[in-house]
Amino acid sequence: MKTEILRLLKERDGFVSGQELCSLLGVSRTAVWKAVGHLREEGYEILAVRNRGYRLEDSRDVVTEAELLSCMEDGPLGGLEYHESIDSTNLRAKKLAAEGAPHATLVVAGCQSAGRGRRGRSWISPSGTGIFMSLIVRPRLLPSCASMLTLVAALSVSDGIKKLTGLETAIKWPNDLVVDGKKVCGILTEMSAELEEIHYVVIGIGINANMTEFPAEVRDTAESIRRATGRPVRRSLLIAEILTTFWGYYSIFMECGNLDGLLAAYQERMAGKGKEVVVHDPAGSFSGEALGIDGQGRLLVQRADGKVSRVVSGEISVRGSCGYI
Ligand code: BT5
Repeated sequence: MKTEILRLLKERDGFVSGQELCSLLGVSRTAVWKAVGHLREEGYEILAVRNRGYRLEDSRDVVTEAELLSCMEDGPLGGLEYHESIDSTNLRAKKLAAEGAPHATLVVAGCQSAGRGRRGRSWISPSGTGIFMSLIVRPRLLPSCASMLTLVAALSVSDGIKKLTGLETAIKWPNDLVVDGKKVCGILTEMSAELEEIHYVVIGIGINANMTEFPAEVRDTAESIRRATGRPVRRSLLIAEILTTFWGYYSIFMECGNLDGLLAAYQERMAGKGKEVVVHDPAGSFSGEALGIDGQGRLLVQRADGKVSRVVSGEISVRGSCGYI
């Protein structure tokens, strides 16, 4: 009921009478009053005026289950879990997926005590300012296609940020979004599969939304949307925007099982295109010019001899020859 009240208060740019809420929701005045009390405890400022009703004041950057549900648009939602604090939303999503959670289940957290990056690295996940979420998908694809979902997600986050805040981010293949060469988002995609069948994929997305400062270890390489735009962003709205965008791209991707339909959009946002990169491959490092990606999500790198290598994400890391990008 909290969600419905929140939705009604948001829709109406003014007062909604207690009586109207009661009849719309088919509940008693006491029930409405209690639910409003819970919303206030979660951080919403709700004005109550005798004979006029309730009005939602410009609310702070609250993220709760009710808030998220009230922002979500029509896209699929297999389930939603919100945790104020958790070790890692990816770990939680993997557990839920292993227990049978449906396609399109979303796990969101206010902070993470053991946020994870790739290959055992960690993701700094302070309370109340970042976005930490993991989405479970169950695509009918070969396991070899799953890594492309990281690219679909990167494109969706980049577009979602642009739509909501106007901020342009560039995609650093395969899993980072950057602003002025600094990282604002990282994506960690994990999978459970058999040789020919995906059980589930968990797409974990970490976004530096409203941080005003960073710990020393990433101070020179991290950026937040707030710092880049000078304005805080409503995290719940951004999450909803990203999901809506994601489901649009996901269906294009699933139609052909590759990135052909998204290539133009992806290349447009790609960082470091046409620049010299160094590919750190365990089998031997090499450098060349980054040309873009192909429909399988591989990075095309043209070497000095003119040959084009197709780099698969995974054990390989790519760095600009002079710096991170
Ligand atoms: C990533 O790994 O960029 C993937 C990060 C995914 C985080 C999300 S949050 C929700 C979900 N649940 C999880 O537990 N994880 C996912 P990688 O490319 O390995 O980059 C990790 C490196 O980025 C670290 O070694 C740091 O150098 C840097 N880093 C860590 N936290 C950062 C932050 N908040 N902002 C910018 N850079 C950061």
